[in-house]
Amino acid sequence: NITVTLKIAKRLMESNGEAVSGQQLADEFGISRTAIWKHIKELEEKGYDIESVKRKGYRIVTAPDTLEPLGIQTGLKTKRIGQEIEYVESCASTQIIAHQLAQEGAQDGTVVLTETQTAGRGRMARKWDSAAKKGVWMSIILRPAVAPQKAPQFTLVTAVAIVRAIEEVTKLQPKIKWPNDILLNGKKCTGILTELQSDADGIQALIIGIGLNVNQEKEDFDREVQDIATSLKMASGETVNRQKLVQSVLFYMELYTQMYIDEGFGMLKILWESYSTTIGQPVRARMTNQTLEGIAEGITEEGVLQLRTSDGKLHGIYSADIEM
Ligand code: BT5
Repeated sequence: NITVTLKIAKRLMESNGEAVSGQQLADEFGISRTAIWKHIKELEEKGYDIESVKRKGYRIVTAPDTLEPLGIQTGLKTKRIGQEIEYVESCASTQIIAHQLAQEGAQDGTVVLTETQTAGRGRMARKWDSAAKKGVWMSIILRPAVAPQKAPQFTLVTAVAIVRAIEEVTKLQPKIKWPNDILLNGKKCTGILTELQSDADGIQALIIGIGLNVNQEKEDFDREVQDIATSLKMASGETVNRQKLVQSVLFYMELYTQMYIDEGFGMLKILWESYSTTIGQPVRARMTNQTLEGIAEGITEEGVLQLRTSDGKLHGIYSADIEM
């Protein structure tokens, strides 16, 4: 029975490297030592490296780096975000699943995780390349009591949370390109897609999609994006533990979204600007019906980009693709 197997894994992971005897596990789970042994074999088949120490018992040496709830929730330091996790090994898009769950009443902070997407999407129905087991493909459901116009700010708050998490787990120093890209060495390592369910009463749910390239090599990307995309591994030269990264992203998401809800955008705007590559630069902003060139002077309290064109006019830009 799979849930008992995973409970045993959780028990062993929480013993902080101490061996736990077969007899003790047998007593705690109310099953025989032979049954415990079978569960241990099961875990080894799932990729756990388990040492069995003579007369002392079992110890987990390494756990597989999957995005299954067990691995994510063991050691997770949040109170809301990630308490509920929906995990599927493969899906069309975690956004689709999250929209469905939100409609069925999923609680604030519910997270959807997958190893690969067959129809991962970006803004305006663009394709998001989601290589199997190499990245973090995740959607977070939030139910903040704020007006629908505030939704775009959550993209900026999310970007800050992701930068902080990448800084914590690696030695990299990512930059934010307004509105929804995170860059390393000028190439995109993360995209954010904020979608909204709202009605006359306001926001029912925010669905924040995060696509984070972690352990891809160049050839793991589709040809169309090989020259513009990068991964944490490509930028740092090291394989990154995806479980730790997700835990850190969820931690900073909880911290900063709460800060935003309690205190507004002020402090977060300062943090965001400190990470931005866009501000102070000459840029070209492509929108659906026009393109503007000028200097990106800053963002407003609402997260709107302020672009000054050569005629001296200041334009407020809500959504665009930025070329620099
Ligand atoms: C985004 O859109 O950057 C938002 C991406 C959000 C993806 C996540 S994954 C989990 C969740 N489930 C989903 O289905 N989506 C979310 P946008 O700014 O429109 O950028 C899309 C463009 O980025 C594409 O047109 C490509 O040029 C490029 N691209 C595609 N896949 C990429 C990748 N893996 N890494 C870097 N760039 C990529």
